Amino acid sequence: MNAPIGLAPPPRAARTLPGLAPAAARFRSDVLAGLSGPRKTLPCKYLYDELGSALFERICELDEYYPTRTELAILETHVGEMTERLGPRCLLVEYGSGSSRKTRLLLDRLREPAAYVPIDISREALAASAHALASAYPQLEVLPVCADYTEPLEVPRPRRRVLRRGVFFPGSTIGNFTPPEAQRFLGRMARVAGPAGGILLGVDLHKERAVLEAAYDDAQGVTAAFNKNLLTRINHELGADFDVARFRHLARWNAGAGRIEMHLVSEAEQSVRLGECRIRFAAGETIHTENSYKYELGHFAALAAQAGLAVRRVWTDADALFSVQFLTAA
Ligand code: AVJ
Repeated sequence: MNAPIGLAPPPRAARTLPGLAPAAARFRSDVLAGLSGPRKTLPCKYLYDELGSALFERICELDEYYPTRTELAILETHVGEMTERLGPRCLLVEYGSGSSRKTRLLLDRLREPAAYVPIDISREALAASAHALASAYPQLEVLPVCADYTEPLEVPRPRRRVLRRGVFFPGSTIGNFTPPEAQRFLGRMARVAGPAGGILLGVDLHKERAVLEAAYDDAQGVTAAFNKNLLTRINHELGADFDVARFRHLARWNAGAGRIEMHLVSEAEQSVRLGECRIRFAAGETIHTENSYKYELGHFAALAAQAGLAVRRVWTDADALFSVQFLTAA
């Protein structure tokens, strides 16, 4: 069943990728819908085109952006216990495959993993990480799925026998959902994991406003470029004429809602053409581009319970900046 030593398995990515691409028409209608209302918003999932994904990788290296290095340290310290809980012959499903560094930590320790299923909306990121992992782990079957993971999806069937599914969702991307959305999404992950499966989740925690706002508005302006790239992308892909220089990046801790918000603030009264449409901005009006919720452990556990899940283990760093949590069916 295994590929002979020294022979990589066939490039499955090439077979699995086409057909599952999210439609470009959807991008247009989401953007129009978001910019038509009285409170302008854009879905944060569209921040990740090729340049956006590269800028996000740079964000992860910033001094101010504590989540990536903190989560990595937690994973490195506790990976033995994590993979023990996932158990042998685990089918590892990863939401938002992004960079594969965290995945490798798990794959290096999992016993006889049945297969690896990365799911990502970005074809480029998905293809790159699938190929990199397939060549780093020649014995491992890699079955990439190009999809918007907020929609229902079918997990491909691997060749090997699966004892249990493990869902890996690092990075605290769960924070991009509102709590009710997060609850629904936890329920969906629970169904993918199944009654015997487990979920390994990165969850960012409450902390001082100054630390949070610096993490989302770094001195080098990388996060600002990441946020503004959304307008550049809309210009390129939807033929709009945003004057990106007339929008300013804003990151603000909303204490009442327990979230960091990213906005693009129109610095002047202006109007933008988007295909047939004209979108007017007052001076100071904002486009809300992202929420990043931060949780208290008790609040998150309650949310998980409402999704039929129980938090079995929480690992954190010494400063309790970030957590990695293991959940199974309640
Ligand atoms: C990838 C969603 C976890 O919310 O911290 C980083 C995205 N936005 N800087 C986050 C992000 C601005 C990031 N997630």
